[in-house]
Amino acid sequence: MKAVIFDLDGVIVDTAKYHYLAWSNLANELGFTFTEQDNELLKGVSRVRSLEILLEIGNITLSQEDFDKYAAKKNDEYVKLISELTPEDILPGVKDFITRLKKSGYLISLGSASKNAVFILKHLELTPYFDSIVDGTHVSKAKPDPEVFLTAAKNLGIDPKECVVFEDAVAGVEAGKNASMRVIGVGEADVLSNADHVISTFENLSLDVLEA
Ligand code: B16
Ligand code: MG
Repeated sequence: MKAVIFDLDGVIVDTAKYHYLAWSNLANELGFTFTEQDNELLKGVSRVRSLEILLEIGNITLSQEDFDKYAAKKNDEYVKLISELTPEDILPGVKDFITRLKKSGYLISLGSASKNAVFILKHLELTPYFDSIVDGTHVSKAKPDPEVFLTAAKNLGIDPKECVVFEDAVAGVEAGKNASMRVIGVGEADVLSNADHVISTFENLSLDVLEA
C-alpha cells in the first residue's frame, strides 16, 4: 500500500452532531421532528440529498427556490457551529496515526462529500498533512460512486489498488470497494459489514492494519 485516503466527517472529526443540530432546527422550523436516528441516514450523503431525505421524512414538498433557501440556511448555521472547531476536536489517535503514516512515507488524501472540508481541516490545523484534498466541490457523483476516491488516487498518481480508505458511512465503504481499494470501516462491524476490516478507534492503531 502506498496511499491512505481519509473520509472526514465521522473519521477525523465528529461533525455529525453539528449537522444534526442544524438539520433538526430546520425540521422544527418546518413543523416536524427530526430524530438522531433519522440523522444516521444523512451520513456520507451530499447536502442536497440530505435535504431531500429530510423533506421526505417530514412529508414536505418545496419549490426549488425554497429548497435552495433552506439548504443555504442549514449550511449557514452549520458553518457557524464548525467555526468553533479546534485541534482538540480531532478524534482520538487520528493525529498520531497520520503523523506515523507521514514518517513511513505514505501519501495522504482526503476523500469527503463535504463542501466545508477545507474549512474544517484548517480549523483542525491538519491541512499541511494532506498531499491531496478531494471534497464535495470537486466531484459530481456522490458516494457510493467511487469518483471521490478515484480522483484522490489520480491526484496522488497512485494505482487505486495501492490505496487504503478509512470510512464511517455505509455508502462510503461501498464507494471505496467500487474504487477497488482496501476499505477499513471506522465504527461498528455489523453496520460496516462490507469493509475489509473494521476498527472502533485510531488509538494505538498499528500501521499493519493497512496491509491485507
Ligand atoms: P456539507 P464525509 C459528509 O462528509 C457528511 O457525512 C454528510 O453528513 C454531509 O451531509 C456531507 O458531508 C455534505 O456536507 O453540507 O458540509 O457539504 O463523511 O463524506 O466527510
Ligand atoms: Mg463520513
